[in-house]
Amino acid sequence: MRQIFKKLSVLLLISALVAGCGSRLPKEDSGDNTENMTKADDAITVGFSQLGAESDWRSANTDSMLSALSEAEGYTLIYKNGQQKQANQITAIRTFIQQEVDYIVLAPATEDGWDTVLDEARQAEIPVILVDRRVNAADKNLYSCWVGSDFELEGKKMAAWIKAYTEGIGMEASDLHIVNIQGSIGSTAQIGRTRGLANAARDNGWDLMAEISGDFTETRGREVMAALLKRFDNINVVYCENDNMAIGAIDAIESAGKRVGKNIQRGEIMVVSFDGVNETALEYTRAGKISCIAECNPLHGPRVRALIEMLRNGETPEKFNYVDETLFSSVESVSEVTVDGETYTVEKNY
Ligand code: GZL
Repeated sequence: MRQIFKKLSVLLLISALVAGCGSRLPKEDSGDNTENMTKADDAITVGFSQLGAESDWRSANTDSMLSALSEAEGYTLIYKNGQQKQANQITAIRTFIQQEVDYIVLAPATEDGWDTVLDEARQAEIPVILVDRRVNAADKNLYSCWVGSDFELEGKKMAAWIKAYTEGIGMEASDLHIVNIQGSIGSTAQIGRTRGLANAARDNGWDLMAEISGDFTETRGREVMAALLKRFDNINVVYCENDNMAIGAIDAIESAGKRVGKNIQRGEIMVVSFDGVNETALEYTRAGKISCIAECNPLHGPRVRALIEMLRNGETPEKFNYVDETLFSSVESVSEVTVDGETYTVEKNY
């Protein structure tokens, strides 16, 4: 009965979709909580709640999920864009439960507030896989597993790069005047990257003057940087928690008649960033406008598919599955950094 009901509900949903939008997911956030579904008989039905479309990283992550969980790969994917709002994501998960999907994949906007809806999925016996950011669930059995980045390690690697470079040019630690343009407050990426810098600033004696969220968007990055330039006249390092904000910040710095680059002692403002997905940011890094990017790999689609396959085969995946990442920079003087006993090569070709 369950299978017949499921097929019927999926077919009803398909007919509604064909009547409604009927096309593949638009690349950018259409702002209408777009629902998209590709259909095949006897396919594995996956409900995917993506948090938004705020950055190039997010778009690349969504594209990776759509292509990995496609009809050709044997999946029926129901995609929901949460538009940065946890309430939308909770609604999406409840819809997936009603549709009796086989699996739920969640990229949570923030870490808190998921216990109730994840328990509803567990009551419905639908496994939940977390991707990218994490949730602060009291009971870790509320989800099957998670795959993503070690964000605090990303922050530690970036801080190690800043330390290696600035010590290499003979700067005193107390002469580093840093501002942090943070990601969306409460997201795992923001928490980890902020902690990585804050701990390094404390340990090294750097002057960390401000931490303000730019919400991972270019527009807010520009606005926050412009405000910081009005507030401080001695900023010489800008730590941006993603590339889109770094692009906005560089625009604000140059609009204020200042220069970005690694030559801090000649009055340039050094900008560092995270992700390495946005082509403009990579061009800026090759040109030296961004001094270093800590890679944050968005291509989780195949990794999520592999986890689903393990669950289908009755295997138990690792609870937390981390992806390997590096640093990108055109600054010749730093070729590697060491963090917690591990050495990471700084890539010069990217
Ligand atoms: C990181 C991801 C972050 C990216 C941003 O895994 O959660 O969210 O760094 C994105 O670009 O908006």
